[in-house]
Amino acid sequence: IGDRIRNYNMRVSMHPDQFVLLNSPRPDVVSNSTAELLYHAKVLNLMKLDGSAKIQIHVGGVYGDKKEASRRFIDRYNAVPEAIKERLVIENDERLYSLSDCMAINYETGIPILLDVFHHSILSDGISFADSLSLSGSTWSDEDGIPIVDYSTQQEGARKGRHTDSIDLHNFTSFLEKSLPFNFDIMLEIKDKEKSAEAAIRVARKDERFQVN
Ligand SMILES: [Mn+2]
Repeated sequence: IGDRIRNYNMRVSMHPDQFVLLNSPRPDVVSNSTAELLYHAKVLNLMKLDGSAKIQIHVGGVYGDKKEASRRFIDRYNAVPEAIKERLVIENDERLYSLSDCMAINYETGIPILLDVFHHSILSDGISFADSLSLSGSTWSDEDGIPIVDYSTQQEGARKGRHTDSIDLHNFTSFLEKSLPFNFDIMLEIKDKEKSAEAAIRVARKDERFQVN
């Protein structure tokens, strides 16, 4: 599958489950999380993918003190094996760790930030859409590849933050327009997966940033 992915110029990113919490106060949770991240790194290594294949996680819980919890994240990140560091990225969430919170962690660790545009629209700390792309994009090095951006929208009638079941093409079109001139790979976080991906590709083909092999 590694060759297939390289030939088709596909980008791979894995998202371990929500039980991966590097900043947990519980040592057993931290060691289990590290083992889980190492497993993900090994899978991507076995697929012979370069450093642009990422493992994305949220920063984690706040546990009553965000400053302290961020500090723990930084310390734990600094202590993980290099194989994890080469691939680990953090994404902003819609309740606890905004893009600016992630930027503070990036400042101390250099960890790339994957921008989740949907989460950012809910918890922005006043950072504009253009600035959110520019700031998060600046945290990716050449070895990391072009930035990855998570895209989705709100499922109507569901709790705030719930990803939509099916892509909103009107919103997606305006998202692409507004995101010029920034370049990034798009990860759709949409429940019906391939169905929405195919619809999104039809729209994205009209955008010169989108490359089709
Ligand atoms: Mn996301």
